[in-house]
Amino acid sequence: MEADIARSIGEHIGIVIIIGDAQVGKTNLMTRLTDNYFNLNYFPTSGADFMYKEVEINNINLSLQVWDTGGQDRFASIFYSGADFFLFVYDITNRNSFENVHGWYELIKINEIPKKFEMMLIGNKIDLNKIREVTYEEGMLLAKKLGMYFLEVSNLSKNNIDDVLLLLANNISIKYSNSI
Ligand SMILES: Nc1nc2c(ncn2[C@@H]2O[C@H](COP(=O)(O)OP(=O)(O)OP(=O)(O)O)[C@@H](O)[C@H]2O)c(=O)[nH]1
Ligand SMILES: [Mg+2]
Repeated sequence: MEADIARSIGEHIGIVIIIGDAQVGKTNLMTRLTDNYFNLNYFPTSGADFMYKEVEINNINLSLQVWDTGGQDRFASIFYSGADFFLFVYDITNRNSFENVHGWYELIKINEIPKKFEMMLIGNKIDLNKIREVTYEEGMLLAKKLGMYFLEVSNLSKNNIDDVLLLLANNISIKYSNSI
């Protein structure tokens, strides 16, 4: 994934990469963040694709280029260079997807990307709170341990989706204002 090439087409592009296990809701997170779209049917993603979201924040017009990756392509040789933000997604109703966050985190480390990016841990599907397998506190603790921001969201009910967008946009725009 040569995400950094796209940076040359615009001044203020923020590259956001969504990773995590299959079926945790990465594709729907991308479409919710960029297009406010949600699909209840499951279509597995293969490879990687992106969508744009334009935001105006802190007097900067920022294009967020949000990349979605296939959860089944785990450990495929994907290059993540140029990323500003990694979103690590798990499903709060699937303990395994939470435990696998470590593996995804290792993958980023193995790729030895120069450290100029931020990370956020996202526990998705809080509309299914009744069948939750991972507590809020566990998510919070893991995020702290790995040096990530943390939010629980629902693509379906849109809970906290705006907060994800705001955090991303704010954080990346500050990076640009500091580099002027
Ligand atoms: N209830 C509920 N279902 C969700 C939510 N987000 C995604 N889903 C559903 O979960 C399934 C998987 O969502 P996707 O977005 O396709 O998951 P993915 O992580 O992209 O999966 P891969 O492409 O295989 O890696 C779909 O049926 C979605 O409709 C959510 O917040 N709540
Ligand atoms: Mg997908």
